[in-house]
Amino acid sequence: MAGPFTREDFENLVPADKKLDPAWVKSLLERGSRTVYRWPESRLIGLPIGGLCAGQLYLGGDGRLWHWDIFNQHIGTGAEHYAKPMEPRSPLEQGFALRVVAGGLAQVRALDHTGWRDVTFNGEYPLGFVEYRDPDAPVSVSLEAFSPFIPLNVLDSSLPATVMRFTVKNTSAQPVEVELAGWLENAVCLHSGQSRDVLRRNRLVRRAGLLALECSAEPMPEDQVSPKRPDILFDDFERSTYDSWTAEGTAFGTGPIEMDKMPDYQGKVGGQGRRVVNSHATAPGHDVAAKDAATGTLTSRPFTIERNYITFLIGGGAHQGRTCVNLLVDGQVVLSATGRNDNRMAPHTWDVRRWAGRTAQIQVVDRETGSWGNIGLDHIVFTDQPRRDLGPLAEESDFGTMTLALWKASPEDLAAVALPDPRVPAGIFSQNAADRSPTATRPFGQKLLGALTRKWSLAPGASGEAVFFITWHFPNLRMDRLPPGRHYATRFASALAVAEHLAQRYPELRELTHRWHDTWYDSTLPYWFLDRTFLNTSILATSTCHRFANGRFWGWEGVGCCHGTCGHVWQYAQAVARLFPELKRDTRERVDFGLALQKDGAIHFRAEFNDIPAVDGQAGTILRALREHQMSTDDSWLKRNWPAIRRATEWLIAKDGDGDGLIEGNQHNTLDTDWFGPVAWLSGMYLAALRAAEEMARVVGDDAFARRCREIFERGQRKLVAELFDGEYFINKPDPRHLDAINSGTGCHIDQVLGQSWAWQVGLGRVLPEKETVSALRSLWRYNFTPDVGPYRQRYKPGRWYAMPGEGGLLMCTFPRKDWDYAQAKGKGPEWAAGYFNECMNGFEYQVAGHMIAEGLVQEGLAVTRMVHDRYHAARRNPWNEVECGDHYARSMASYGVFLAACGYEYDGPRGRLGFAPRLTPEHFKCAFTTAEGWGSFSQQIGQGVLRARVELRYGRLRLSTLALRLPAGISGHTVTATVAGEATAVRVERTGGRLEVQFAPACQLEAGQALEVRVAGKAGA
Ligand SMILES: [Ca+2]
Ligand SMILES: [Ca+2]
Ligand SMILES: [Ca+2]
Repeated sequence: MAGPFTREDFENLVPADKKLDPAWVKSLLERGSRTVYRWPESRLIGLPIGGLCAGQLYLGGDGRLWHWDIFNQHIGTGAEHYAKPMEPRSPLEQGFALRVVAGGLAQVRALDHTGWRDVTFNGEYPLGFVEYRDPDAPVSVSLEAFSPFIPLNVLDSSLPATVMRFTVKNTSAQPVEVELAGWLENAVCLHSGQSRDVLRRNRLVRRAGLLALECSAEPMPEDQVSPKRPDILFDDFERSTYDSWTAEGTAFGTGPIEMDKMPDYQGKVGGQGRRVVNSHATAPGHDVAAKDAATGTLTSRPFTIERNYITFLIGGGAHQGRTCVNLLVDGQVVLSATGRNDNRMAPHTWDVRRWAGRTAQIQVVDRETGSWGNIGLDHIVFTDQPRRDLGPLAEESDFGTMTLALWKASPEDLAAVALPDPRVPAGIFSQNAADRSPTATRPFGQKLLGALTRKWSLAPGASGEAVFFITWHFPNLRMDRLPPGRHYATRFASALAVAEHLAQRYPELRELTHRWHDTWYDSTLPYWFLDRTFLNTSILATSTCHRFANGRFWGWEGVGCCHGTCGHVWQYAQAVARLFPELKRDTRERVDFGLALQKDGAIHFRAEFNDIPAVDGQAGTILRALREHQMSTDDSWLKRNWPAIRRATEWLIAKDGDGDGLIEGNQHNTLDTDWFGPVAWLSGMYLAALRAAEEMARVVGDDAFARRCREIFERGQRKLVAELFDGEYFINKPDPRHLDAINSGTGCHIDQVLGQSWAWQVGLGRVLPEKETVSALRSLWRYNFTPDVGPYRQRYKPGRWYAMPGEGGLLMCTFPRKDWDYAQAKGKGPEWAAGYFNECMNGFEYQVAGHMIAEGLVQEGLAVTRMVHDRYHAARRNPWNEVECGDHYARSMASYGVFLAACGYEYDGPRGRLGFAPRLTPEHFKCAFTTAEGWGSFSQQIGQGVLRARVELRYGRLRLSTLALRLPAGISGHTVTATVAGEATAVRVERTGGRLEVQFAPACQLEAGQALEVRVAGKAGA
């Protein structure tokens, strides 16, 4: 692949003049208005709407709930949902509908896009708002959906529950009769019920103002289980040809492959016997991409369905309809199963009772040419007893309970334990629905739907409210090598218990959730910016994040993809530590400085799942230790963890070798390979970690170690600039002994000054000098930011798609100089890893954007952030699912760091220090903030020679010794007065450079509802 050889060539790919639309640039800074999407533009929306670490339930753009990943099934995702966003889909029937009678005429309208002409959606995490309007309807409906979310309060934010609050308003001139119904299908044992005999049970419960439909399951009574016929082995593929199967295309080769002859990188596929079907191993080509690019189908002879189930082993790609095994009846696909983006095959069962006696075929499909473009299959059996390993039903991963509940129920509210007509919403409002039986059962396979209904008579202009809870309880989470069980199940015995808890605390939890939401949006910052920088916090409410029964927090990189709360990925994610610091302190202590820490100080960055450290992950974890300490109330956490933190720092110092402050040996990193020679990015992270270690050493009184870190840092800082700053940006000097290794060399790499970006997040000041750092950021803007990645990707094809042609972004690494290009940078390493250079990955972009804003490149930083926001406009894809290598990718929580940079936020809890230096509109600024024990709102106004600042606490408490502010030009800060909760309070003042420190001795204490106000005046020069 030829690189660009002239600057002009390069600028055809990444223009120096971005030619940004002036209206777009103007909109970056404007407050704007709430983001409202209108159906069908909102079609792909999936706002995570459950509690933290409680599964993944989406609120759709029309208010329907979808996805329902609450049953503890492993769902693997990769890069695919960027280019092809998930289509809304539900494995169970659930919804809400309205019946209105006005003037003797009745209408039934589902509360989704099918029932109304105008459906609008506004998502402001953790809240979702949907409005239903129709000129032909005598009512309008408003939905507010949320799961309780209160920063600093993990337990109240982690309920396996969703609140759906409907308000119906009579917009007509005559009285109307309204019924609003919610229904829920009993989906307990959703998967396991397909391969064992299950009886589902619905039960109605009225207690303490709650009307609840409880869904559960139990083993089918023995006398109702039909006898088993002997198994039929349809095919085990233990031969070298396909025989009666018909192969088309090239992917399947000429016959089943011997597992011993499959490429090593596929790992053990777990087939039975010696041979399996595998459209990767049998495909032509000599590398991963070429083999995945092949396609084909493999179709069986026709056979008669004469058992209840078909079982088989399946592995490979998770592409619906493109890497799959299909059951054809009369030539039509009636069932389809995909792999899980995992070569290791897993048992799969089809319940084929519906087609007993019919003629069928099995078809194996590989139509996918990209990543995970393959399918594996073995051991097809027709059986009446699909599984031999049946343990107790109660131990199945999808065993548990669900409820639909109506809050503040009255005797007039109706309930149907089982709808006689499962067609919804038509079947709900019939007379029969009012059947008051308290329980109903159905064998698995027959739909069991219950419904709850509220009725009102509404006068013109009047409103009625119905608050539904949907709760779930599936305790049997089991993941390889990890502690079992879900944490929520240690607090609640059932979904009904969750609903009862929620019923008791609903007004308080709703008020606190709104209080946070209102605090966040009560800001001078632009709406789009507030949306984008906060919404990734919702990743905590997806299957990226888990909390086990023993209390341990654990994260994938993205949903189901790449294990182990990966240190070098998660270190970018600034949100969790600032919003739920106890989760992060625990993860550091229990995992990084606990089970993942080795004798020599190395931290295995996937804990149980790998056995090597990464330089960036290691440095980032030391920096995170400082942050976790700063989000504490005292020094106890740091003191307890210091020996481990110091050991981890010493591992990095050992990597430096000669102590010159640069690391030269093998450096594994987040781009998944080892780089060699001094790398500006990685040594810069090392220097930032040394500074963090120095600060922490001083707190615990380890002055000798603090001095040692300081000395190396100072040498390293000088040397990094002298050796690796090329006059324009920071480069690497690849080790000539390792030119076969990947290395961005003199390329302009997105993370080159990450160490300084990190330093701003934790108040470390300058790690890299200002002039060179700003120059590096300007170079990233010039050489890596493009309003259209199309031309660049046309030239540099490898890499995944996180920005499509026509979309803009900040490229990972470009090669504007003539002495290094992509071909050299990729070394002899795997192309998939080198392909990263050509991608746009949100987490990295946010890191740079925050850094740009911190260094005063405000417009550039906003533009980078906004470009991600635009890529995730609802018209293109789900705004709440930032995809990298997996859905809801953890690194995207770096967006919270951009917000912090815009506020110039700094905080040190044990020292009682809080500071702000707004980068946008400092003359009139307002933002939310969090501290160790409380959160609230900061505002400042500048005018007529006076700076007025206000810290208003809205939740918890805050101990404050120092409030740090940035002195505006023209104000000296010689006259400072303060009030705490309205009382005048004496302060001391220190001024250094443009910083003003307002000190309180003794420290002041704010409780929720109290404010601290500071007035700063004095003419500069006076
Ligand atoms: Ca076999
Ligand atoms: Ca393929
Ligand atoms: Ca060195």
